[in-house]
Parts: sequence; C-alpha cells; structure tokens
Amino acid sequence: MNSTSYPAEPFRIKSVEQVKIIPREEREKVIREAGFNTFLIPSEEVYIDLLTDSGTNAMSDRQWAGMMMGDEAYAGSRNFRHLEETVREVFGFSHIVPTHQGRGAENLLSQIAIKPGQYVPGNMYFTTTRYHQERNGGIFVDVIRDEAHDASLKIPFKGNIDLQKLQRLIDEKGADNIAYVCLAVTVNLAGGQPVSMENMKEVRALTARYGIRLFYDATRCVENAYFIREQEEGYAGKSISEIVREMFSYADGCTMSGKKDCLVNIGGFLCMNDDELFSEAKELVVVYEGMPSYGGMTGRDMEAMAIGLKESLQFEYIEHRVKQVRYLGDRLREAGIPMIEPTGGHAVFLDARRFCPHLTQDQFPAQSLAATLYLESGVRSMERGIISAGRDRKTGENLHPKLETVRLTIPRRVYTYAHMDLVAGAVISLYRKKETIRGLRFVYEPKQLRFFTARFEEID
Ligand code: P61
Repeated sequence: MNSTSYPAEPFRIKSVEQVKIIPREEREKVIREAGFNTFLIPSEEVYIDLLTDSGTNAMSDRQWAGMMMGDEAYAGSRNFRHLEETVREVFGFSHIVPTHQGRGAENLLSQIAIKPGQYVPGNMYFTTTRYHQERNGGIFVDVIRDEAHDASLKIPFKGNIDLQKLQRLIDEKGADNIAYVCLAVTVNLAGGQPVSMENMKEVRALTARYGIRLFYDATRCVENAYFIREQEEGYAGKSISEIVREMFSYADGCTMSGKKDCLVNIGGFLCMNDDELFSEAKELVVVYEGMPSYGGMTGRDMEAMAIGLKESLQFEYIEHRVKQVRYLGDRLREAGIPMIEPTGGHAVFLDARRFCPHLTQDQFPAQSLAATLYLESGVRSMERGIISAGRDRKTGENLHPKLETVRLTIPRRVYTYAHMDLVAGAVISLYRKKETIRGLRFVYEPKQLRFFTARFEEID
C-alpha cells in the first residue's frame, strides 16, 4: 500500500521565517510555566512546530497577490462572489455561508439541524464538532468501523462508517430521531484516516432510504481524495477535482475549516443544497459571524481562500503533501516507534499507550509525552487522548478513548524533508529513554474543551 518514493517540493521558497532552538534549561522553564500543556507554550520558544496543520499553511505568491485585491466593503464584497463561485464549482453545492473558521460553521449547522434529544451519528468524534452538537441538545454516536480504534491495525480506509452500526441506530431510535449523519473526510482523531468512495455511496444510499440528511466535515477532503485516487479501484486515472466533486455529490452539505485544505490561515464555510436550511443559516450567521457576504472573514481572507482551494486540487501539491507526512511515518516505523497505522493525511500519531507502558491512561501518558518531547527537542506536538476526549456530560467521569496519542501534525508547504528527519531523530532518542516520561495530574481543568487551556503538574 505504501509507496517508497517521496517527491521533491513542487515549489520554491520566496520568503522565509527564521526558526531557532532555545537551550534545554530554558525549555524546562517554559514547559513548567506552560503547565505541561503544549498549547500554552509561546510560539517563539518552539523550534519545529507540529502542534497543528490548522491555519499554519504557507500561502503562495498568487494567494498573497490576491490579498491585495481585498474588497473590504461591509456588504457585497466581490471576493465573496469569487469564493462562492469557486466553492460551487469545487463541491457542487448551491449555497455557501461564510464563517470565521470551521467551528463557526459547526455552530450554525448544529443550531439549525438538531432538535434536542436527536442523535447525530458520526465517524469518530471531533472536539469542536461534538461540542456544538451536544450544546444544541444532540447526542453524538460513534459509528466508525471498530478497526479505527485499533492503533496498530494497518488497513486502508480506516475512517469508513460501519453501515451495520448506522442501520442499528436507525432501527433502535427511529429515523425521525436522527438529526443528520456527520461524515468526516478524513477522520482527524483516527489518525487522519480516509473514507472510501464506496463507503460514501453506501452511506448515501442508506440515509436516503430513511430521508436522513448527510453532512460532511470537509476539512481535509482533498487529502481524502488523494487516498481514493491512490488506493481505491477505478480512481487512478481521475483528477483530484473529479474525485472531490464525486465525493460531495453524495452529501446534502458540509462544514469546512478553510484553515486546513483551503491553504489559508483563517476562514471557513457551511454549504448546503436545501433552500430553507440556507435561509435559516443566513438568519443566524449575522448573529454569530457577520454579514452573509463575509461571515467573519475579511475580503482578502476570502480571496486567498478561493485561490488556495483551487491550488490544493493540483495533483503535484497534494501528492507531495501526503507523501511528506508518510515519509515521517516511515522513518519512525523503521525505528520501531509505536504509532497509528497506516500513516494518515495530515499527521503522524504516536501511540502513547505503547510508548509509555509504565503509565496508566489516568496518568495522562500522551499529555506527558508531548510535554517531554518539547523539553527534549523543542518540537511541539499535541495530545489527542484522554485529555482531548473530556468528560461524559451526564456522569462527569473522564471518557477513556482507546486511542491515546500524540499528534505530530505537518503544516502545509512549511517544512522540508530535513525537518522531518530532525523530528524523527528527536522522537527516536526520546523513545530510548521513555521511562523518564512521568505521569501528570490536573492543577486546572476548564469545563469546556479543556485540552486548550488546562494546566498540569508531575506526579511521583
Ligand atoms: C486541528 F486541538 N482542527 O486539527 P476550526 N473539523 C475538523 C478539524 O480538524 C477542525 C475543525 C473541524 C484543528 C484545530 C483544533 O481540539 C481541537 O477552523 C476535522 O479549528 O474551528 C479543527 O475547525 C474545527 C485543534 C480544533 C484542537 C480543535 O488542529
């Protein structure tokens, strides 16, 4: 399944940003002051920043040129029309509502499409997505295939929905009690795992039979399209644009965080075909985001997004993107580092359970591994395990996800293969002294989306 060739960067670099590593003693002070939470480290104190691929993209010369063409009118910006035309062409939806970022779109969709007490099945939870669903009275149900929860299992299209799980939910709860199905392409917390076109078609057929709406989380849809082209029969000869268009032909709409596959630093949108839903979304967007012709973005943001979305569909771009991430995965696998298999589209996820077998999940091994990796190397990563999963809304108990991971997330068009070698070296040397990674406990635990701002201390 994995190809061993890694294409050279399909771009040359016109502007650079200096990075530097601070001494270990200083990193020790920094991580303590950050309460062992990598979200709380000042960016200047980071050497290689793999916290996220969200909003950390390098824009092209064409996007920067577009920024100069921003029409900053309060209403009717021409850049919105450009974005609207582009999104219609790429995804095929009739309506687009701009938002400041992905969670703005999730907020609108959850408010207009969920009635309290309704179920919202999805292929694994995502933090902000589930938060908005629950805040609006929805009950999230995980219907991803079981294999997605098994880190070491190496199979393609690990992000697929298990149709039997979905059918069972419909049978048990009744179609009227299902708000919509949320299908993420790719699945972030499963390791950036893709969904096959076949699965999308099947989910479409099943939901259509019951009149249930199907919304995609389109955030990393171009990466998903690349995997379909590479690994699904019948797609090798198709363009990425054709594949994306087909993927979305099976959906009623989507939410999008433009900060990922639109190759920009901020922005998002909500799409749909239904006129009534569109008019409800437009009524709400002015409450939370801004006019329906900007939704929290500037004119220049929308221009950069329209251009970035088209650039992301170029085969050379997306091939390099996915294979650069795979390169890091391959270097780590060769050294025996435990991680989620196979390598997904945007990140390598270290398996903290196997990396730190001396810690229980309640000692927060992934949180501690991320903090220690920063201390040892200046590389910043992100916990994706028990801290991210939060507490059960009803019982107040910590949720215990099977996947307890640290995400090494690769920003788009930012780092080189030499940087990947450096990161691999840092992880490998930490693995050799993994027993030094200590357990943590909370000293401050926020009530909502706790991972962003929580603070910890070491336990003996
Ligand atoms: C990330 F620690 N992702 O991966 P917004 N859907 C999906 C996302 O990946 C996503 C959003 C919706 C981020 C940023 C982030 O727990 C966290 O534009 C599949 O960020 O609002 C965002 O899009 C939301 C980091 C978000 C987190 C939530 O790094």
